[in-house]
Amino acid sequence: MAALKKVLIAATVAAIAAFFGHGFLKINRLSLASREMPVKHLKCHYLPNIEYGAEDITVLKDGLAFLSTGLHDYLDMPSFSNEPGKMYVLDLLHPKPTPVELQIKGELDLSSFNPHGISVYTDEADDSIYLFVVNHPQRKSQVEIFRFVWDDTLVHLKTVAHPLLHSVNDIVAVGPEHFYATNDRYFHNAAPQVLTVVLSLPWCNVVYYSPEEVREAAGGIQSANGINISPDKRLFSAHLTMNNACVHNGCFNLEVHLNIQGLDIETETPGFRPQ
Ligand SMILES: [Ca+2]
Repeated sequence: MAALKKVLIAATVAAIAAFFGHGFLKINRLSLASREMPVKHLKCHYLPNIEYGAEDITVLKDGLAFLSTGLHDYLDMPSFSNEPGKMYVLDLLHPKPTPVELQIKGELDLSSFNPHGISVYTDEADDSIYLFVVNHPQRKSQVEIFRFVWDDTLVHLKTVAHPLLHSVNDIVAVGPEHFYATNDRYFHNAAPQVLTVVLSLPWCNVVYYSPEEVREAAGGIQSANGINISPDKRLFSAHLTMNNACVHNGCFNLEVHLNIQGLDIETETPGFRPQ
């Protein structure tokens, strides 16, 4: 009997060790932690003022780029600073592009501003430019909609919060109050969230928001990250833990376009057409 007990204990310990070993190897593979990093000698230009990294960048047709910086207290990942985040604008066509901090006007609480994914929408009726910013005050998820006033001001128009928008990573705007958003995790606590990664549970999704309708646009995703729309209105989302990109009617690999962060997708590959 004692021998059987020892065998059961040994088998249990071995099973637990195998589970955690499998989990470690899987996370190591998914994060590409062991990959070879090719050295590319590019002509880089240092941008002053961006001290805590740019989380996302979106560019207008005329070369004007918006940047979100200072994401912190997010997903239990280390932060460079706990200071409020900032938004910058950058003229990419200038001989020496220099980021200029955007002045935010309106009711928004700037002391808890924590910007993440961003997207821009130009209303062709009057050329108004709307900037959409994922914001995580107190670890919540909400979307701020601003109107850009030339040349360094954002006027806060609206805060969008909804139960379906519970862990928003990135958004792509398709109207003045309309957007698609990715949820990058199912659980907010780190331990069960790591378990969903190890077990490959596809519990994340893409959500469509408009004042009239909020719905899941795509599901069955392990961790939805960057999202973008092509000029011919095809929608793409990048999936961090699957190392690929997905569309609503199926998945396909886009390895050449994605990295570990999967922040932005620039491609002409056919994708999902929003309904
Ligand atoms: Ca974005």
